[in-house]
Amino acid sequence: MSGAKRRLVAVSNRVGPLTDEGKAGGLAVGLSDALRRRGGVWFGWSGEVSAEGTDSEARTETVGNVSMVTIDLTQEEVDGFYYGYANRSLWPLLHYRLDLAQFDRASDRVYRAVNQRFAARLMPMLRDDDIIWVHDYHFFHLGSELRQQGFKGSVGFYLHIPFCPPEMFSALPSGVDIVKAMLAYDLVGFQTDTDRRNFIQFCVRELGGEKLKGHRVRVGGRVVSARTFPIGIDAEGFARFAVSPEASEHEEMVRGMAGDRLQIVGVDRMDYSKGLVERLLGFERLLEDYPENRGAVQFLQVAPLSRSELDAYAELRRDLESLSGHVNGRFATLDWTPFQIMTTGFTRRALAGIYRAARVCLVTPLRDGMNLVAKEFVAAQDPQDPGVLVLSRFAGARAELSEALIVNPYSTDDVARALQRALSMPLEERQERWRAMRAAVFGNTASYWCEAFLAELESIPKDVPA
Ligand code: GDG
Repeated sequence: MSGAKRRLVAVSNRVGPLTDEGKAGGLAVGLSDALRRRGGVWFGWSGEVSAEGTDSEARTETVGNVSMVTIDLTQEEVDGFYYGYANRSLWPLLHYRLDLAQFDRASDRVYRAVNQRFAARLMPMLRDDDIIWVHDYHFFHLGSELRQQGFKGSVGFYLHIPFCPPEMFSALPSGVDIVKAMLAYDLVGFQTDTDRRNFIQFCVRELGGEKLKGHRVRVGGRVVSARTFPIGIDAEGFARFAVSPEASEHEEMVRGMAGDRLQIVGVDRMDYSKGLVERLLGFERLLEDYPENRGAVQFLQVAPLSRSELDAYAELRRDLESLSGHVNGRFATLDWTPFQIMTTGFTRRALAGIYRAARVCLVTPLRDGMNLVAKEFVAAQDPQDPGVLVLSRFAGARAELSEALIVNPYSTDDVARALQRALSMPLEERQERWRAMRAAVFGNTASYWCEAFLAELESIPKDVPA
Protein backbone atom coordinates (compact mmCIF):
# COMPACT_ATOMS: atom_id res chain seq x y z
CA MET A 1 0.00 0.00 0.00
CA SER A 2 1.30 3.48 -0.78
CA GLY A 3 2.13 5.85 2.10
CA ALA A 4 -0.39 8.49 1.04
CA LYS A 5 -3.69 8.19 2.81
CA ARG A 6 -6.82 7.99 0.67
CA ARG A 7 -9.35 10.79 0.86
CA LEU A 8 -12.18 10.20 3.32
CA VAL A 9 -15.81 10.91 2.51
CA ALA A 10 -18.08 10.66 5.55
CA VAL A 11 -21.86 10.68 5.41
CA SER A 12 -24.07 11.19 8.45
CA ASN A 13 -27.48 12.68 9.07
CA ARG A 14 -26.03 15.81 10.67
CA VAL A 15 -22.49 17.03 10.02
CA GLY A 16 -19.86 18.84 12.07
CA PRO A 17 -18.69 20.66 13.97
CA LEU A 18 -15.23 20.40 12.45
CA THR A 19 -13.37 22.79 14.65
CA ASP A 20 -15.43 23.79 17.69
CA GLU A 21 -14.16 21.30 20.25
CA GLY A 22 -16.53 22.77 22.84
CA LYS A 23 -19.48 21.44 20.84
CA ALA A 24 -18.14 18.23 19.33
CA GLY A 25 -19.27 14.83 20.61
CA GLY A 26 -17.50 11.48 20.11
CA LEU A 27 -18.45 11.02 16.47
CA ALA A 28 -17.49 14.57 15.49
CA VAL A 29 -14.17 14.40 17.32
CA GLY A 30 -13.14 11.09 15.75
CA LEU A 31 -14.30 12.01 12.29
CA SER A 32 -12.94 15.54 12.17
CA ASP A 33 -9.53 14.24 13.25
CA ALA A 34 -9.53 11.65 10.48
CA LEU A 35 -10.91 14.11 7.91
CA ARG A 36 -8.19 16.63 8.72
CA ARG A 37 -5.49 13.99 8.45
CA ARG A 38 -6.71 12.60 5.13
CA GLY A 39 -8.56 15.52 3.63
CA GLY A 40 -12.07 14.91 2.42
CA VAL A 41 -15.75 15.62 2.50
CA TRP A 42 -18.39 15.36 5.21
CA PHE A 43 -21.86 15.16 3.69
CA GLY A 44 -25.29 15.29 5.32
CA TRP A 45 -28.53 17.13 5.99
CA SER A 46 -28.32 20.88 6.64
CA GLY A 47 -31.05 20.63 9.28
CA GLU A 48 -33.05 23.04 7.09
CA VAL A 49 -36.39 22.45 5.42
CA SER A 50 -36.98 23.91 1.97
CA ALA A 51 -39.31 23.41 -0.98
CA GLU A 52 -36.43 21.95 -3.04
CA GLY A 53 -35.40 19.50 -0.31
CA THR A 54 -32.79 17.00 -1.54
CA ASP A 55 -32.74 18.93 -4.85
CA SER A 56 -31.62 22.08 -3.07
CA GLU A 57 -28.33 23.70 -3.89
CA ALA A 58 -25.58 22.18 -1.74
CA ARG A 59 -24.03 24.41 0.90
CA THR A 60 -20.29 23.97 1.28
CA GLU A 61 -18.12 25.12 4.12
CA THR A 62 -14.43 24.46 3.66
CA VAL A 63 -11.88 24.39 6.44
CA GLY A 64 -8.36 23.55 5.23
CA ASN A 65 -8.54 20.32 3.26
CA VAL A 66 -12.03 19.37 4.48
CA SER A 67 -15.38 20.39 3.00
CA MET A 68 -18.63 20.07 4.86
CA VAL A 69 -21.40 19.76 2.30
CA THR A 70 -25.08 19.79 3.23
CA ILE A 71 -28.42 19.72 1.45
CA ASP A 72 -31.95 20.41 2.70
CA LEU A 73 -34.97 18.17 3.03
CA THR A 74 -38.57 19.03 2.17
CA GLN A 75 -41.13 18.90 4.98
CA GLU A 76 -42.42 15.66 3.48
CA GLU A 77 -38.90 14.21 3.51
CA VAL A 78 -38.37 15.25 7.14
CA ASP A 79 -41.67 13.65 8.13
CA GLY A 80 -41.19 10.40 6.20
CA PHE A 81 -37.42 9.92 6.41
CA TYR A 82 -36.39 11.45 9.73
CA TYR A 83 -39.40 11.40 12.02
CA GLY A 84 -41.17 8.58 10.22
CA TYR A 85 -39.00 5.68 9.19
CA ALA A 86 -35.78 6.53 11.07
CA ASN A 87 -37.30 7.55 14.39
CA ARG A 88 -40.73 5.91 14.51
CA SER A 89 -39.74 2.56 12.99
CA LEU A 90 -35.99 1.94 13.17
CA TRP A 91 -34.99 3.67 16.43
CA PRO A 92 -37.53 1.88 18.67
CA LEU A 93 -37.14 -1.45 16.90
CA LEU A 94 -33.33 -1.50 17.05
CA HIS A 95 -33.57 -0.54 20.74
CA TYR A 96 -35.71 -3.67 21.32
CA ARG A 97 -38.94 -1.61 21.63
CA LEU A 98 -41.22 -3.43 19.25
CA ASP A 99 -44.10 -2.10 21.37
CA LEU A 100 -43.26 1.47 20.28
CA ALA A 101 -42.31 0.78 16.67
CA GLN A 102 -44.72 1.95 13.99
CA PHE A 103 -44.46 0.71 10.44
CA ASP A 104 -45.96 2.31 7.40
CA ARG A 105 -45.01 1.89 3.81
CA ALA A 106 -45.31 5.56 2.93
CA SER A 107 -42.45 6.55 5.24
CA ASP A 108 -40.44 3.49 4.13
CA ARG A 109 -40.73 4.80 0.56
CA VAL A 110 -39.63 8.30 1.52
CA TYR A 111 -36.70 6.85 3.50
CA ARG A 112 -35.48 4.88 0.47
CA ALA A 113 -36.00 7.85 -1.82
CA VAL A 114 -33.98 10.13 0.47
CA ASN A 115 -31.17 7.53 0.59
CA GLN A 116 -31.28 7.34 -3.19
CA ARG A 117 -31.17 11.16 -3.52
CA PHE A 118 -28.27 11.49 -1.09
CA ALA A 119 -26.35 8.91 -3.12
CA ALA A 120 -27.13 10.76 -6.34
CA ARG A 121 -25.97 14.08 -4.87
CA LEU A 122 -22.82 12.46 -3.49
CA MET A 123 -21.79 10.64 -6.69
CA PRO A 124 -20.40 13.68 -8.57
CA MET A 125 -18.20 14.52 -5.56
CA LEU A 126 -16.51 11.11 -5.49
CA ARG A 127 -13.14 10.00 -6.82
CA ASP A 128 -12.54 6.32 -7.60
CA ASP A 129 -10.08 5.77 -4.76
CA ASP A 130 -12.04 7.66 -2.08
CA ILE A 131 -12.91 5.78 1.01
CA ILE A 132 -16.59 6.26 1.89
CA TRP A 133 -17.84 5.91 5.45
CA VAL A 134 -21.60 5.99 5.98
CA HIS A 135 -22.99 6.47 9.50
CA ASP A 136 -26.01 5.17 11.27
CA TYR A 137 -29.57 4.04 10.82
CA HIS A 138 -30.60 7.00 8.68
CA PHE A 139 -28.62 5.64 5.75
CA PHE A 140 -28.85 1.86 5.61
CA HIS A 141 -29.59 1.99 1.86
CA LEU A 142 -27.00 4.57 0.87
CA GLY A 143 -24.20 2.13 0.06
CA SER A 144 -26.39 -0.02 -2.13
CA GLU A 145 -27.63 3.12 -3.93
CA LEU A 146 -24.02 4.19 -4.55
CA ARG A 147 -23.27 0.75 -6.00
CA GLN A 148 -26.33 0.93 -8.26
CA GLN A 149 -25.16 4.33 -9.42
CA GLY A 150 -21.78 2.85 -10.35
CA PHE A 151 -19.41 3.47 -7.43
CA LYS A 152 -16.94 0.59 -7.16
CA GLY A 153 -14.56 1.78 -4.42
CA SER A 154 -14.48 1.11 -0.67
CA VAL A 155 -17.68 1.80 1.23
CA GLY A 156 -18.09 1.09 4.94
CA PHE A 157 -21.01 1.50 7.31
CA TYR A 158 -21.11 2.01 11.07
CA LEU A 159 -24.21 1.52 13.23
CA HIS A 160 -24.13 3.73 16.33
CA ILE A 161 -27.18 2.12 17.92
CA PRO A 162 -27.87 -1.53 18.80
CA PHE A 163 -28.84 -4.20 16.28
CA CYS A 164 -31.72 -6.15 17.85
CA PRO A 165 -32.01 -9.97 17.73
CA PRO A 166 -33.22 -11.50 14.45
CA GLU A 167 -36.56 -12.63 15.96
CA MET A 168 -37.34 -9.00 16.61
CA PHE A 169 -35.77 -7.52 13.49
CA SER A 170 -37.90 -9.83 11.36
CA ALA A 171 -40.96 -7.87 12.50
CA LEU A 172 -39.82 -4.95 10.36
CA PRO A 173 -41.76 -5.32 7.09
CA SER A 174 -38.76 -4.09 5.10
CA GLY A 175 -36.18 -5.78 7.35
CA VAL A 176 -34.91 -8.13 4.66
CA ASP A 177 -34.39 -5.21 2.29
CA ILE A 178 -32.43 -3.32 4.93
CA VAL A 179 -30.08 -6.21 5.61
CA LYS A 180 -29.67 -6.92 1.90
CA ALA A 181 -28.78 -3.25 1.46
CA MET A 182 -26.19 -3.59 4.23
CA LEU A 183 -24.51 -6.34 2.20
CA ALA A 184 -23.53 -3.74 -0.39
CA TYR A 185 -20.98 -2.33 2.07
CA ASP A 186 -17.51 -3.84 2.28
CA LEU A 187 -17.44 -3.50 6.04
CA VAL A 188 -20.23 -3.05 8.57
CA GLY A 189 -19.17 -1.95 12.05
CA PHE A 190 -21.07 -2.39 15.32
CA GLN A 191 -20.65 -1.11 18.87
CA THR A 192 -20.65 -4.54 20.54
CA ASP A 193 -20.23 -8.23 19.77
CA THR A 194 -23.89 -8.76 20.61
CA ASP A 195 -24.98 -6.35 17.86
CA ARG A 196 -22.58 -7.93 15.39
CA ARG A 197 -23.80 -11.43 16.22
CA ASN A 198 -27.45 -10.36 15.87
CA PHE A 199 -26.71 -9.06 12.39
CA ILE A 200 -24.84 -12.20 11.35
CA GLN A 201 -27.58 -14.42 12.75
CA PHE A 202 -30.16 -12.53 10.73
CA CYS A 203 -28.09 -13.11 7.60
CA VAL A 204 -27.74 -16.82 8.37
CA ARG A 205 -31.27 -17.58 9.59
CA GLU A 206 -33.38 -15.31 7.46
CA LEU A 207 -31.32 -14.99 4.29
CA GLY A 208 -29.69 -18.42 4.16
CA GLY A 209 -26.25 -16.85 4.54
CA GLU A 210 -23.08 -18.60 5.60
CA LYS A 211 -20.76 -17.51 8.36
CA LEU A 212 -17.17 -17.42 7.09
CA LYS A 213 -13.86 -17.17 8.92
CA GLY A 214 -12.62 -13.75 10.04
CA HIS A 215 -16.00 -12.22 10.98
CA ARG A 216 -17.27 -12.40 7.44
CA VAL A 217 -20.62 -13.55 6.17
CA ARG A 218 -21.62 -14.64 2.69
CA VAL A 219 -25.17 -14.15 1.38
CA GLY A 220 -25.71 -15.22 -2.21
CA GLY A 221 -22.77 -13.81 -4.12
CA ARG A 222 -21.91 -11.09 -1.57
CA VAL A 223 -19.32 -11.31 1.19
CA VAL A 224 -19.36 -8.63 3.88
CA SER A 225 -17.10 -8.13 6.86
CA ALA A 226 -18.93 -7.51 10.16
CA ARG A 227 -16.70 -6.24 12.97
CA THR A 228 -16.98 -4.68 16.40
CA PHE A 229 -15.52 -1.20 16.96
CA PRO A 230 -16.67 0.27 20.29
CA ILE A 231 -16.75 4.06 19.94
CA GLY A 232 -14.65 6.16 22.32
CA ILE A 233 -14.33 9.81 23.36
CA ASP A 234 -11.55 12.37 23.19
CA ALA A 235 -10.52 11.42 26.73
CA GLU A 236 -7.58 13.83 27.07
CA GLY A 237 -9.64 16.69 25.71
CA PHE A 238 -12.56 15.95 28.02
CA ALA A 239 -10.27 15.64 31.06
CA ARG A 240 -8.89 19.08 30.15
CA PHE A 241 -12.43 20.47 29.89
CA ALA A 242 -13.09 19.20 33.42
CA VAL A 243 -10.46 21.52 34.89
CA SER A 244 -11.31 24.55 32.72
CA PRO A 245 -12.60 27.71 34.44
CA GLU A 246 -16.11 27.13 33.02
CA ALA A 247 -16.17 23.57 34.38
CA SER A 248 -14.90 24.67 37.79
CA GLU A 249 -17.57 27.32 37.97
CA HIS A 250 -20.27 24.70 37.30
CA GLU A 251 -18.68 22.22 39.65
CA GLU A 252 -18.80 24.84 42.40
CA MET A 253 -22.40 25.72 41.59
CA VAL A 254 -23.51 22.11 41.87
CA ARG A 255 -21.52 21.59 45.05
CA GLY A 256 -22.93 24.81 46.48
CA MET A 257 -26.45 23.68 45.64
CA ALA A 258 -25.82 20.30 47.28
CA GLY A 259 -24.22 21.75 50.42
CA ASP A 260 -22.87 18.79 52.34
CA ARG A 261 -25.22 16.40 50.57
CA LEU A 262 -23.90 13.82 48.14
CA GLN A 263 -24.76 14.56 44.55
CA ILE A 264 -26.16 11.99 42.12
CA VAL A 265 -26.13 13.02 38.46
CA GLY A 266 -27.69 11.74 35.24
CA VAL A 267 -27.09 13.23 31.76
CA ASP A 268 -29.16 11.97 28.83
CA ARG A 269 -31.12 13.19 25.86
CA MET A 270 -34.74 12.83 26.86
CA ASP A 271 -35.29 9.50 25.14
CA TYR A 272 -37.22 6.40 26.21
CA SER A 273 -34.16 4.23 25.54
CA LYS A 274 -32.32 5.94 28.40
CA GLY A 275 -34.46 4.45 31.19
CA LEU A 276 -35.21 7.78 32.88
CA VAL A 277 -38.51 6.73 34.47
CA GLU A 278 -37.06 3.45 35.74
CA ARG A 279 -34.04 5.35 37.12
CA LEU A 280 -36.22 7.78 39.06
CA LEU A 281 -38.18 4.84 40.49
CA GLY A 282 -34.83 3.39 41.60
CA PHE A 283 -34.02 6.67 43.35
CA GLU A 284 -37.42 6.65 45.04
CA ARG A 285 -36.77 3.09 46.24
CA LEU A 286 -33.41 4.24 47.67
CA LEU A 287 -35.16 6.87 49.77
CA GLU A 288 -37.81 4.34 50.77
CA ASP A 289 -35.57 1.41 51.70
CA TYR A 290 -32.50 3.30 52.97
CA PRO A 291 -34.02 6.24 54.88
CA GLU A 292 -30.62 7.47 56.05
CA ASN A 293 -30.33 9.05 52.58
CA ARG A 294 -33.31 11.34 53.11
CA GLY A 295 -31.96 14.85 53.34
CA ALA A 296 -28.43 13.51 52.68
CA VAL A 297 -28.40 13.05 48.89
CA GLN A 298 -29.81 14.83 45.91
CA PHE A 299 -30.29 13.83 42.33
CA LEU A 300 -29.82 16.17 39.35
CA GLN A 301 -30.96 14.87 35.98
CA VAL A 302 -29.87 16.83 32.91
CA ALA A 303 -32.22 15.80 30.09
CA PRO A 304 -32.19 18.09 27.05
CA LEU A 305 -35.34 17.67 24.98
CA SER A 306 -35.00 15.60 21.86
CA ARG A 307 -37.42 14.68 19.04
CA SER A 308 -40.21 16.27 21.05
CA GLU A 309 -42.44 16.32 17.96
CA LEU A 310 -42.96 12.56 18.36
CA ASP A 311 -45.75 11.28 20.63
CA ALA A 312 -43.59 8.75 22.46
CA TYR A 313 -41.20 11.54 23.50
CA ALA A 314 -43.94 13.94 24.60
CA GLU A 315 -45.44 11.12 26.66
CA LEU A 316 -42.10 10.36 28.28
CA ARG A 317 -41.77 14.01 29.28
CA ARG A 318 -45.22 13.99 30.88
CA ASP A 319 -44.47 10.73 32.73
CA LEU A 320 -41.20 12.10 34.05
CA GLU A 321 -42.74 15.36 35.16
CA SER A 322 -45.51 13.63 37.02
CA LEU A 323 -43.17 11.07 38.62
CA SER A 324 -40.75 13.78 39.66
CA GLY A 325 -43.63 15.71 41.29
CA HIS A 326 -44.63 12.52 43.08
CA VAL A 327 -41.12 11.75 44.40
CA ASN A 328 -40.50 15.33 45.51
CA GLY A 329 -43.98 15.61 47.01
CA ARG A 330 -43.43 12.40 48.93
CA PHE A 331 -40.00 13.15 50.40
CA ALA A 332 -39.21 16.88 50.18
CA THR A 333 -38.75 18.92 53.34
CA LEU A 334 -38.62 22.68 53.78
CA ASP A 335 -34.88 22.68 53.18
CA TRP A 336 -34.48 19.75 50.79
CA THR A 337 -35.75 18.91 47.30
CA PRO A 338 -34.53 15.40 46.46
CA PHE A 339 -34.87 15.49 42.66
CA GLN A 340 -34.28 18.14 40.04
CA ILE A 341 -34.60 17.78 36.29
CA MET A 342 -33.31 20.29 33.72
CA THR A 343 -34.34 20.12 30.09
CA THR A 344 -32.03 22.87 28.87
CA GLY A 345 -28.62 21.82 27.60
CA PHE A 346 -25.18 22.82 28.86
CA THR A 347 -21.91 23.44 27.05
CA ARG A 348 -19.53 20.50 27.09
CA ARG A 349 -17.19 22.27 29.50
CA ALA A 350 -20.07 22.98 31.88
CA LEU A 351 -21.12 19.33 31.65
CA ALA A 352 -17.61 18.21 32.53
CA GLY A 353 -17.83 20.34 35.70
CA ILE A 354 -21.21 18.83 36.59
CA TYR A 355 -19.79 15.30 36.21
CA ARG A 356 -16.90 16.26 38.45
CA ALA A 357 -19.22 17.47 41.19
CA ALA A 358 -21.05 14.13 41.26
CA ARG A 359 -20.40 11.40 43.80
CA VAL A 360 -22.47 9.05 41.64
CA CYS A 361 -23.34 9.09 37.96
CA LEU A 362 -26.41 7.05 37.01
CA VAL A 363 -26.20 5.69 33.47
CA THR A 364 -29.06 3.23 33.28
CA PRO A 365 -30.38 2.97 29.72
CA LEU A 366 -32.77 0.13 28.92
CA ARG A 367 -30.69 -0.33 25.77
CA ASP A 368 -27.89 1.81 24.35
CA GLY A 369 -25.44 1.37 21.49
CA MET A 370 -22.49 2.57 23.59
CA ASN A 371 -23.33 5.53 25.87
CA LEU A 372 -20.67 8.21 25.79
CA VAL A 373 -21.89 9.84 29.00
CA ALA A 374 -20.45 6.91 30.96
CA LYS A 375 -17.03 7.50 29.38
CA GLU A 376 -17.19 11.28 29.77
CA PHE A 377 -18.02 10.89 33.47
CA VAL A 378 -14.94 8.72 33.96
CA ALA A 379 -12.68 11.12 32.05
CA ALA A 380 -13.90 14.12 34.07
CA GLN A 381 -13.19 12.75 37.55
CA ASP A 382 -10.72 14.09 40.07
CA PRO A 383 -8.17 11.25 40.59
CA GLN A 384 -7.99 12.11 44.30
CA ASP A 385 -11.73 11.88 44.85
CA PRO A 386 -13.42 10.10 41.96
CA GLY A 387 -17.14 9.44 41.81
CA VAL A 388 -18.78 6.06 41.21
CA LEU A 389 -20.38 5.00 37.94
CA VAL A 390 -23.61 2.99 38.16
CA LEU A 391 -24.02 1.46 34.71
CA SER A 392 -26.75 -0.51 32.98
CA ARG A 393 -25.92 -4.01 31.83
CA PHE A 394 -27.68 -3.05 28.59
CA ALA A 395 -25.35 -0.21 27.62
CA GLY A 396 -22.65 -1.05 25.07
CA ALA A 397 -20.17 0.66 27.41
CA ARG A 398 -20.61 -2.19 29.86
CA ALA A 399 -18.20 -4.34 27.85
CA GLU A 400 -15.31 -1.95 28.56
CA LEU A 401 -16.38 -0.53 31.93
CA SER A 402 -16.84 -3.67 33.99
CA GLU A 403 -15.48 -1.88 37.10
CA ALA A 404 -18.64 0.22 37.25
CA LEU A 405 -21.46 -1.02 39.49
CA ILE A 406 -23.45 -2.94 36.91
CA VAL A 407 -27.24 -2.95 37.29
CA ASN A 408 -30.36 -4.26 35.67
CA PRO A 409 -32.16 -0.97 34.94
CA TYR A 410 -35.56 -2.69 34.97
CA SER A 411 -35.05 -3.75 38.59
CA THR A 412 -35.93 -0.92 40.95
CA ASP A 413 -34.38 -2.85 43.84
CA ASP A 414 -31.16 -3.47 41.97
CA VAL A 415 -30.78 0.24 41.11
CA ALA A 416 -31.55 1.26 44.72
CA ARG A 417 -29.03 -1.26 46.10
CA ALA A 418 -26.30 -0.11 43.70
CA LEU A 419 -26.98 3.53 44.57
CA GLN A 420 -26.69 2.73 48.26
CA ARG A 421 -23.44 0.90 47.67
CA ALA A 422 -22.07 3.73 45.53
CA LEU A 423 -22.98 6.40 48.07
CA SER A 424 -21.21 4.57 50.86
CA MET A 425 -18.21 3.31 48.89
CA PRO A 426 -14.85 3.96 50.62
CA LEU A 427 -12.41 6.29 48.85
CA GLU A 428 -9.89 3.51 48.18
CA GLU A 429 -12.42 1.34 46.37
CA ARG A 430 -13.66 4.34 44.39
CA GLN A 431 -10.10 5.09 43.27
CA GLU A 432 -9.36 1.49 42.37
CA ARG A 433 -12.48 1.12 40.23
CA TRP A 434 -11.95 4.50 38.62
CA ARG A 435 -8.33 3.72 37.67
CA ALA A 436 -9.41 0.59 35.82
CA MET A 437 -12.16 2.47 33.99
CA ARG A 438 -9.85 5.38 33.22
CA ALA A 439 -7.43 3.00 31.52
CA ALA A 440 -10.26 1.70 29.33
CA VAL A 441 -11.54 5.16 28.41
CA PHE A 442 -8.10 6.58 27.64
CA GLY A 443 -7.05 3.39 25.82
CA ASN A 444 -9.89 3.39 23.28
CA THR A 445 -10.42 6.98 22.19
CA ALA A 446 -12.56 8.47 19.42
CA SER A 447 -9.51 8.77 17.17
CA TYR A 448 -8.47 5.19 17.83
CA TRP A 449 -12.01 4.01 16.99
CA CYS A 450 -11.99 5.97 13.76
CA GLU A 451 -8.58 4.80 12.59
CA ALA A 452 -9.33 1.18 13.53
CA PHE A 453 -12.46 1.23 11.37
CA LEU A 454 -10.73 2.92 8.43
CA ALA A 455 -7.70 0.62 8.60
CA GLU A 456 -9.99 -2.40 8.48
CA LEU A 457 -11.96 -0.98 5.58
CA GLU A 458 -8.79 -0.18 3.66
CA SER A 459 -7.46 -3.67 4.21
CA ILE A 460 -10.34 -5.13 2.20
CA PRO A 461 -9.05 -5.34 -1.37
CA LYS A 462 -10.93 -3.41 -4.04
CA ASP A 463 -10.37 -3.57 -7.72
CA VAL A 464 -10.23 0.17 -8.41
CA PRO A 465 -7.67 2.23 -10.31
CA ALA A 466 -5.05 3.74 -7.96
C1 GDG B 1 -25.92 7.64 19.97
C2 GDG B 1 -26.18 6.25 20.57
C3 GDG B 1 -23.76 6.07 21.14
C4 GDG B 1 -26.06 15.32 26.70
N1 GDG B 1 -26.60 16.39 27.31
C5 GDG B 1 -25.90 17.45 26.88
C6 GDG B 1 -24.91 17.01 26.00
N2 GDG B 1 -25.03 15.70 25.92
C7 GDG B 1 -24.10 14.86 25.15
C8 GDG B 1 -23.35 13.92 26.05
C9 GDG B 1 -22.87 12.87 25.07
C10 GDG B 1 -23.98 12.90 24.01
O1 GDG B 1 -24.77 14.06 24.23
C11 GDG B 1 -24.90 11.71 24.19
O2 GDG B 1 -24.24 10.59 23.72
P1 GDG B 1 -24.69 9.14 24.13
O3 GDG B 1 -23.67 8.20 23.63
O4 GDG B 1 -24.87 9.08 25.60
O5 GDG B 1 -26.14 8.91 23.48
P2 GDG B 1 -26.90 9.25 22.05
O6 GDG B 1 -27.12 10.69 21.87
O7 GDG B 1 -28.15 8.42 22.12
O8 GDG B 1 -25.91 8.72 20.92
C12 GDG B 1 -25.19 5.96 21.68
C13 GDG B 1 -23.56 7.40 20.41
O9 GDG B 1 -24.56 7.60 19.41
C14 GDG B 1 -22.18 7.45 19.72
O10 GDG B 1 -21.99 6.36 18.88
O11 GDG B 1 -22.86 6.00 22.23
O12 GDG B 1 -25.40 4.65 22.19
O13 GDG B 1 -27.53 6.17 21.06
O14 GDG B 1 -21.68 13.25 24.45
O15 GDG B 1 -22.33 14.63 26.70
N3 GDG B 1 -24.00 17.83 25.41
C15 GDG B 1 -24.10 19.14 25.70
N4 GDG B 1 -25.06 19.65 26.55
C16 GDG B 1 -25.97 18.85 27.16
O16 GDG B 1 -26.79 19.30 27.94
N5 GDG B 1 -23.23 19.99 25.13
